[in-house]
Formats: sequence, C-alpha cells, structure tokens
Amino acid sequence: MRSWDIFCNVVDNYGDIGVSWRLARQLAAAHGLRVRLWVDDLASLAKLCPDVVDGRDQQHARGVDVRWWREPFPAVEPADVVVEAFACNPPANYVAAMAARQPKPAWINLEYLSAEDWVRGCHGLPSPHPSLPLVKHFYFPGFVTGTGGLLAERDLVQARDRFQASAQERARFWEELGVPAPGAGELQVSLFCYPHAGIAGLLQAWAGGGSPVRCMVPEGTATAALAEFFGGASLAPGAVLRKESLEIRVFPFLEQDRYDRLLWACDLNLVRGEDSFVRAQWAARPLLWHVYSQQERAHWPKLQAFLGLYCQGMRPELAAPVTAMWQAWNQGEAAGVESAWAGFWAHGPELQAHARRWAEGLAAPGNLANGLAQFCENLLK
Ligand code: TRH
Repeated sequence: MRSWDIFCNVVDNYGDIGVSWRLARQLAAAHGLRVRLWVDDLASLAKLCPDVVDGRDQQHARGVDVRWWREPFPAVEPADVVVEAFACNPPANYVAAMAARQPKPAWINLEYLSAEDWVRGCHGLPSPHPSLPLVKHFYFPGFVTGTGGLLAERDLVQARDRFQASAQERARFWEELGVPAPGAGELQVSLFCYPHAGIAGLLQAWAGGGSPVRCMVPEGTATAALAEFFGGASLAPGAVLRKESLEIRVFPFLEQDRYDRLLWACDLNLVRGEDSFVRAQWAARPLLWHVYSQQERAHWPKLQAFLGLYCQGMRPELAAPVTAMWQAWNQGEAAGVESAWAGFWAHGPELQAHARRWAEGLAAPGNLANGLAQFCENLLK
C-alpha cells in the first residue's frame, strides 16, 4: 500500500486546509492509501472536522493520520508520494530525507485552481530541484481536459441527487441544523463571501424585493455589513434577523460535509475562494462567486476566464445579466450590486437549468484524486 504525505500551510481563511483535507480523505477512502496530513494550524482543520483536537502532534480522523506540522520537524521517513499544497515548502530536513531515500518519492506541488488558458500548458510540468537530486511536478486543478480536474468524492453525484430528490432527507437536514424547512415560495440562499461594501446592496435588494428570501450566513461572515444593515443586532450563531422580505439566519461554521449539503439544499449559493466555489458548482445550483482578491487585480483575469467558460453556450440574454451580476459582486459597490440583482434573478429557472448542465460537464477532465494517484504511480514506476 502506497504512503502519502500531504503538507498544508494555512496562509489565511479555510481554502488551503479545505482542499488538503478533502484530498486527504478521498485518497484514504477511495484509494486505500496511507495518508498523513501535516498541517500547521490544527484549529482551522478542527473547524472543518470537529473530531480533530488542536494541540495534538498525532491523531486519526476520517481515515487520515493527522499530524501537527511544527518546528523542529521530527525525523520521519518520507512517504512514497509527497504533496505540498499551494507551494508551501515542506521542512528542509524532510526534503533532505526525500533526497536520501531510495527510490525517491514522487513530489507534487498541488496548485491553485484557475480557469485561465495557460493552466493547460503548465499542468504536469517537472521542476528539478536546484541543488538536490529531486524533481517536483506541478499539478493544476481545472475545468477543462488537459488539466487535473476537480476534487469529488466517488459517490458525490448520486448522494447529491438523492438528497435533492428526497423531501425527507432535506427535512432532516434542516432539522439537524435547528432551522425550520424553507417556506413555499421562499428563496433559500447561502452567503459565504469576503467583507465588501457590495453586500449592503444585496441585502437591500432582498429586503425590498417583495418576495421572501431566507439567507443562511456562517458566523463571522459579512459581519460589518450585517451589523450596519440590522442596526447592531447580535450576529451570534442562531441569530435570526428580519427586515421586510429578508430573513437572515446565522449558523455556526459547519463540518465540511454538512456545508456541502447546505449548498445542495439552497436555491442559490454565494461562495468564495476555491473550495466552496467548486462545491457550489457540484451542487448543481446557481451560484455567485466572490474571487479571492489579489494585488494589482491579478484576480480579475481569473474571474473573467471562469465567466468565459461558464457562459459558453448561454443565450446572450442570460450571459449578460450573469456577467453583470458577477462583476458587480466582485467590484463590491452597493449600488451596482443592488441594480444587477433583479436582472440576474429574473432568470432563476434558466440559471437552475444551466447550473445542472454545467455540473454534468464538471467530471469531463477527470477526478483530481484519481488522476493524481495515477500520475504519481507513473512517476514511481
Ligand atoms: O476560506 P476561503 O476564502 O479560502 C481561501 C481561498 O481558497 C483562496 O483561494 C486562498 O488563496 C485563500 O483561502 C488562502 O474559501 P474556500 O476556498 O471556499 O474555503 C472554505 C472552506 O471552508 C471550504 O472547504 C468549505 C469550508 N466550509 C465549511 O466546511 N463549513 C462552513 O460552514 C463554511 C462556511 C465553509
């Protein structure tokens, strides 16, 4: 049985550990691999998986050997395959042990997701170490053939379809969350985004729109905008805030699989970064993406590249309001967001049909964990 070491340095937020945790679980569950996940911030992982206890050097969770990555890094035998998530640089003594090992491990840098064209040209490329007899390979997730594809549990599509088709499963989900099931005709939204002024525009559009909107917000999200809109009301988990046709429900950060189900249960998901963005696409429901902002607007081409793919084959009358809404949301100005909303959601049913078709195409470039496991097997031959 092959052994894998995955290294994850939590830079900020939950995306780095969100992706690493998903990959680790999938490799262990679907491929029967021995997976060690080295993470330098166990508290972040504990948010996604409450079984994990902060401050423990070693523990097992969901089939994964979870290790606290801290200095001095222990002298351990490197695994057959070493994955560094997002160029996080494994510790120097570990890399030296990789160079001394026979046979040498397969070494992968798992990169960030982007729909940009250049990704295909860089996926799988080798990068020899400047001084050690080691070669690292770049592995890029992506939406198109020629990239590494997306992470997805083997039964994801079946589980999602079952959930979405079963009133009973959905009712149980809401009950476990301690939230009443959505009322008839109520638009059910989840909101996970970075702080920005545009949120106020959406709250205004929902409150004044005349038809009921229930918005589920994880604790700690959009706090400034919510506090201002609701006049300093409590935003603790469990809080319910109401204004005209809008109801906000603040929920405690959910365990990762449960959050996935929330996305399946909503009519529209506002997501951000990388992992929730991908999961909202797998949910086969309309989405609105808040891209992780980078210096010199380096994130804008990422947004445009994804929109280009997502809108392919859409009627221009649909592509225009989708593009307008996504751009307004990412520009983050309240007035622009508020005025884009009505035009966007007027196409709700068509957006739903498109989201379903889009989700059906997501498997085309192949499952990331499967492809990565095969890629590494080939390197180890
Ligand atoms: O937290 P993020 O903003 O992460 C970001 C991005 O990945 C960004 O690209 C990266 O550069 C930066 O981190 C460092 O958004 P993301 O990627 O969606 O990660 C959130 C994770 O949290 C995802 O795995 C879903 C999970 N999650 C839960 O498990 N429960 C919850 O209740 C919520 C709201 C999220």
